[in-house]
Amino acid sequence: MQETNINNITKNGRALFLAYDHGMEHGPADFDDETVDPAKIMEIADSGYFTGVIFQKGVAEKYYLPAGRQGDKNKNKVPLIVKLNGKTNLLNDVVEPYSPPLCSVDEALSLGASAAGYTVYIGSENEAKMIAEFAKIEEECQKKGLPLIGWMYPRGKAVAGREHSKEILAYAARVGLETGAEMVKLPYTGDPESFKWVVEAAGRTKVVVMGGQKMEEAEFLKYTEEVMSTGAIGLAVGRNVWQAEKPLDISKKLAEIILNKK
Ligand code: FBP
Repeated sequence: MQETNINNITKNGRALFLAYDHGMEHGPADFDDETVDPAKIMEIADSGYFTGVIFQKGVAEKYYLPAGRQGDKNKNKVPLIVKLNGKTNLLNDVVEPYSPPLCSVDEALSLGASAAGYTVYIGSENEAKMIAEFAKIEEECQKKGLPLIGWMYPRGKAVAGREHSKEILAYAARVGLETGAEMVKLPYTGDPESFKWVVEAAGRTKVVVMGGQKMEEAEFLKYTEEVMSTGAIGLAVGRNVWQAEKPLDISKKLAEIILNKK
C-alpha cells in the first residue's frame, strides 16, 4: 500500500480548490459567455492562488496540460483534481439521487491528477451502492497513492430539509473517516459552533467546505473566515469566484484568509 500525499494539493496544510464540475451537475446554466469556456477558468486556476482545480475528465483531457503530456510549453501549474463520478440535475425531482462512476483511477492518473473526488449522497435510497463504490475506489486510490476527497452531501427524501443539520453533516463527515477518505467536502451548517462538531467527527480526515451560490463579496469573505475558525482546512469554491466581477481579486483575498497560516 502506498502513502497518499495531500501535500500536493495543500499549502501550509490548507486547501483552496477552484471547483468547475458544474457543467455536469447543473448544465451550462451557471455560466455566461466567458465562464462557459473552461480555458478561462484555467487562467483563474493557474493564477497562483489555488491549491487545486476540480474538473470532470473530459474538461481535464481538453484543457489541462500536466508536465510531460503535451510537449514542453503551456504547462498548467495548479494541481488537478478529477471528479470520478457525476450526474445531471434533470432527474432531481423524479428519482432519489445517484451519482454513477464515470472515470477510473487510472484514467485520472493518466490525465495528471494529484487527487480524485467522488460524491456520495448520504441519506439517499442509493446510499448503500454509492458507499460501496466509494470504498472500492478508495482501496484503489490507496494502492496507487492518489488522495481521495469525498463530496459527502446529504441528499434524498430521508434527509430532506436536513441537508445543513449539524447531526447529519457530522454523520456525513464520519462516513468519510470510516470509509478511508483523505478529505471530505461538505456543505456548511451555517454557524461555526455546530460546524466544529462536524470537523471533530471527521477525525484525521480533513474537511473542506463547499462555496455554494453566489453571495456578495463581503458576505463570502465573512463566510470564509467563519469556516476557517472551525478547524476546516479550506474551501472548494466555484461560483463565488468565477461568477465574481473580478475573479482574481476575490481569489487573492481568499488565499490570504485561507493559505497564509496565522
Ligand atoms: P460551488 O462553490 O459553486 O457551490 O461549487 C461547489 C460544488 O460542490 C461543486 O463541486 C458542484 O458542482 C456543485 O457545488 C454541486 O451543487 P449541488 O449542490 O447543486 O449539487
